[in-house]
Amino acid sequence: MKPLTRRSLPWLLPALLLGLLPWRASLAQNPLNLGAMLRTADPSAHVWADGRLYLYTSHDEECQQDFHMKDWHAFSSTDLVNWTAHGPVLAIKDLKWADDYAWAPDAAYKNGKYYLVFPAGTGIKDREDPKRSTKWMGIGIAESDSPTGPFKDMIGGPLWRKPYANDPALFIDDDGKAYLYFHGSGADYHVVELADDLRGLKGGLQKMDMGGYEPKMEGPWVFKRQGLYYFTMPENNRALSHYTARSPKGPWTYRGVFMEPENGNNHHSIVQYQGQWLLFYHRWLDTPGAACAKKQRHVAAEYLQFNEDGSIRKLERTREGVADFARRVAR
Ligand code: FUB
Repeated sequence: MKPLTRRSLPWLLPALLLGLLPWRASLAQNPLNLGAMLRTADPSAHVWADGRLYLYTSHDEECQQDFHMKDWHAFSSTDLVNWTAHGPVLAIKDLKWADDYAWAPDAAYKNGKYYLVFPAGTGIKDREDPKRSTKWMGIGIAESDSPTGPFKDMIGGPLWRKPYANDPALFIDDDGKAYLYFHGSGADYHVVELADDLRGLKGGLQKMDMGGYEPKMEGPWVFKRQGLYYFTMPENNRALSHYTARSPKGPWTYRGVFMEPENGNNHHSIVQYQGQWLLFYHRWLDTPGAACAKKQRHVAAEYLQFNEDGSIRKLERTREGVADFARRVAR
């Protein structure tokens, strides 16, 4: 090896940086590697009894316009870096009552079965003349013996037809009761209990007390931590914010935004895995290799922290995401 001289110094720093590049790249984990040519959005994260973390996502068509989406996918991992793709677990073509709009799903485990609760619909949205829009969406429910599907539509129709509804979040409490939250036309901030077999509703849709703050929303997510319930959602479809309550039906107290908006809508889920609280969400990013120049959606993840008073600490989007998860949990 040649000794270092004054003349070699200008080369030293770039060479060192180049040497560090592979290491740097291995630390960059956002967006998650769910498949180079697969555009995923609306991640719903769950940890099942096999010890793996599962993501149920919607699937954008390449360079999509107006979210005409055709199927739902599942992925699983134990280190959040290496993901197994389980392929589409349900598709619009499997439904008798909808032919479009395979939007944000959620999943649950109950009665020894896995459930996929999903929005789907039909018709078109006329942006220039909304009165001519025929678009309708409802929420369906499907079951499987396996977390990776295939899931089968259980009731051959939506759980209800009116009001228009999508973005379901199905929360099963410790006592086994199932609560469904959603985005609905004139029915945001509503909850409905599902029957024990999840094939229908138990009672009607109930408006929740949100403490007087009810911005436009979609994509709710509910979870429980240390006896406190969290209702989280993209406020104005963009900024992730949260409320807390002592019951799954509220009354809720607004606790603020924990992730600011970026380039477009956001949709998220929150789960605890191997002692770490995690946020899964999607980003609109320039996409190398895409068939168009526009930004496309990709699923990403971050660690989530709580303040002493139970509120969620504000977080930034990072390039590293949860790349060090395996090392972190091994400590
Ligand atoms: O993916 C289609 C729709 O965009 C979702 O249902 C919304 O939450 C938004 O992410």
